[in-house]
Amino acid sequence: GCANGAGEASGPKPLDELVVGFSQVGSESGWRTANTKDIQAAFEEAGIELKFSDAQQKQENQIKAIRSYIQQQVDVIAFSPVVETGWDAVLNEAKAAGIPVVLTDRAVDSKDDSLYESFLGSDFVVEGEKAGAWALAEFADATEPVEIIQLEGTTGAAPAIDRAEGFAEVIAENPNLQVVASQTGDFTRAGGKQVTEALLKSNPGVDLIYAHNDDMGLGAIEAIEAAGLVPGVDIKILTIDAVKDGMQALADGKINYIVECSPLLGKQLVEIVEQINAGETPEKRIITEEGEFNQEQAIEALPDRQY
Ligand code: GZL
Repeated sequence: GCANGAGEASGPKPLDELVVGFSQVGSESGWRTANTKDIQAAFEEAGIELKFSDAQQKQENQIKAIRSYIQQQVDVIAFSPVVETGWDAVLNEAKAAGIPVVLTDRAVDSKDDSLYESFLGSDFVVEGEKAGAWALAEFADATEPVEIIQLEGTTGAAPAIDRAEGFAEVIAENPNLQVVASQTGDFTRAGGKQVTEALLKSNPGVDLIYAHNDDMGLGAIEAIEAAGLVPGVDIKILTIDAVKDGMQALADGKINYIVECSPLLGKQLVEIVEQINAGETPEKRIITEEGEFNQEQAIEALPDRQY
């Protein structure tokens, strides 16, 4: 249907006439798969048409998808920006076409926040701070340096930038905790495994691996076991997401702690789209609820885990 943007006089459309274009980062992790499934299910449930594209973690593919949605004159565009920078041009094109944009999951660094109606997703700095708080407690009695390897998410992505920032801020409280190496594993299992294999060789005394997501932590487990060491014991592992495979590794003692990052954004995204359609103003920033898990909490939570 025609854009139901700011420029249009037309009132709310019936939901079954709404068309939403969604540009997804890719399918790099268990989190991403769960996020896609949840969003598609929520729109199915609401009876709102969702056009969906997977960018294989490439920004140019997301920009192409957004341009295509503008051409198709969808009513709302939603996307999870793979990296923070480089969006102003295409977001200004959407604005000029009168098509409202919703950010989900990750942030953009645009100074002009008129370029999007709402940003729905976690506070990644808080996630990093929660991870740091666990590390502080876990190694509180250390009398000598605690060597930490950090497996970073996709370079330039908001979760990678913010999770590193929050973690560094908190562990600064104990100078014994030292990040001796930090490298991107691009949020994938394969990336986590490759980087850990390399960094174990150059940092044989590592005590803790802090991975920005479960998938890279699961890759690290493979590398640690291939090196003849025991993950969770010889080298502790701390991750973020709490997807099923990560929670299983936590229950098995191969990961020591997980900070949750909820991928279940679908229902809230539908609510934002319905508000925009009704001519209401959604909240500019909606932060998702999420917890954190130790081993016994993971064992307890696993049976009911949706993702
Ligand atoms: C976080 C999301 C991150 C997950 C990763 O909201 O952007 O991207 O932590 C995913 O698993 O790849």
